[in-house]
Amino acid sequence: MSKKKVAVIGAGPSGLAQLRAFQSAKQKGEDIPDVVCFEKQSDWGGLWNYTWRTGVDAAGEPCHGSMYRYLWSNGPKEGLEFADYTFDEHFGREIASYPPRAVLFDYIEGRVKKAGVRDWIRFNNVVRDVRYDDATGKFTVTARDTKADKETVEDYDHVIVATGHFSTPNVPHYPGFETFNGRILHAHDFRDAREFTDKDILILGTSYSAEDIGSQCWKYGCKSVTVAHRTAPMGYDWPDNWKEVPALVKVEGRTAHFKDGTTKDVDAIILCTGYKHHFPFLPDDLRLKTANRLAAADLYKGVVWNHNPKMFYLGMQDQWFTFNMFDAQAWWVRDCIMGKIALPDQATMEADPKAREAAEDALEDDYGCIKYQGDYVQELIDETDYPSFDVDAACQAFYEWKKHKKKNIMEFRNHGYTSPMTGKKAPPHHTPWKDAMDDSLESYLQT
Ligand code: FAD
Ligand code: NA7
Repeated sequence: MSKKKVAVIGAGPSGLAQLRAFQSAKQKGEDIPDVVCFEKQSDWGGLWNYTWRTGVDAAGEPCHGSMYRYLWSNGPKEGLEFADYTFDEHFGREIASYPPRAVLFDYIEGRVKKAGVRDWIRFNNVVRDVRYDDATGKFTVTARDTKADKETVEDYDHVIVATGHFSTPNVPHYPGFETFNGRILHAHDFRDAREFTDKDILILGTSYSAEDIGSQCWKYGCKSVTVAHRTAPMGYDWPDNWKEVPALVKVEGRTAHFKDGTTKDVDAIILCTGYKHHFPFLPDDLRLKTANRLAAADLYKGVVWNHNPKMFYLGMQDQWFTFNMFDAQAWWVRDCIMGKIALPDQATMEADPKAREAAEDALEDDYGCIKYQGDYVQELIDETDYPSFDVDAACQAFYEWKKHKKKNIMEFRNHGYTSPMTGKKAPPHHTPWKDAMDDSLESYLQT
């Protein structure tokens, strides 16, 4: 019998988790399928692979990158640590809890370099189309090698979509945007806070991008930050030149008008208004349509596409847990493809995401959401050979992080937490976050 063929789309943390999952089975002597990973960028790491570009990439494709300079992890590393490759193992010692992007990129890369899976990836290959043929029971994957300027059309038994969902911006329009006398940009196109030094900025949105981009601009010397909320303010104890105001109504010239009748003259408007799940390469019968929430629609166990269970999605949930949740999903998907996990009947599969949605809707606060996603990670790892780890300890790091943010939003990154993998407590960073202007790996690892 010929080997199964599996296509993984995307070599970000989710796609790389899938490669590592298959490689770890191979290492244990198991007969794994042929795995091909398509990655449209020239390197791996997904969003963690920083690009200065905005708009389109070098190949004319939509630029995937949404990360910016000076980005430090917005949650404790203890919540995302790989169970099969600890920070200790990678860096040879414990490091502080909120690594900058370059440090996390190095960590992500360290594991897959060790696994030796780079040649499973076709870089500069953008997947343009995926179709399922009922007659053959196979998926036809069409990709373009943007470097060789050549198309490939190949059949696969399974497709795993790991293209992320924080790359295609959700860009609302407000009256007066077309005549605003300043710059309007979405968080996806934000690259360097120094652009806004001495400027008055208006931010729309109240989630992670709003909080972190505002904090970056504050750290690098903007004149003022005004954050307009559609639903509720973030409510942190912000610095003096930071104000939370009700929703934006319109803009006239440089003047922003808010719902309570107040106004503010601003130089730039940064839309931290979230992202869209966007799969331009998928037809309707394979295309996930879901809100950014913890229980993604139509996915059994959060990963199996209920309308065609030979297809899988990784990392499509909103995220408290990231890297180790992608691992839990990838190990589970691997075992499903390799026949170690059997799928239940269709009715049970369809009931599963609905039950997860109802359970999510009943949650009362962020602490409940963290525990809910921790339980999901635990559920998946209990069903595979992914190294078991203390998920409650990871939840604990998130709970402490929440408290530290509430206490002082500009100082939470100065704290250290206990690793759920090694049980060791991270040392504090050598420089308080607000004074640490150099975000390089070399600077971070100095003791
Ligand atoms: P991505 O990282 O988005 O990777 C998807 C990959 O798919 C990319 O390499 C892309 O090029 C490729 N791809 C897309 N379309 C195609 C195609 N058609 N063909 C071929 N390849 C394709 N998480 C944390 O844990 N801590 C943080 O501090 C943190 N900060 C964040 C800050 C920002 C600004 C953003 C946007 C996200 C942040 N995240 C953070 C969450 C982030 O989503 C995850 O850490 C992680 O990157 C998700 O991995 P992924 O592989 O699912 O998706
Ligand atoms: P999120 O977490 O999806 O949040 C989107 C925010 O945008 C949220 O506060 C929304 O407010 C707000 N929003 C959405 N549409 C509008 C309009 N039309 N007007 C005003 N405000 C709006 O996205 P983020 O970018 O913050 O975070 C995504 C990831 O990037 C995350 O994993 C981080 O780690 C980094 P609402 O509460 O719905 O009123």
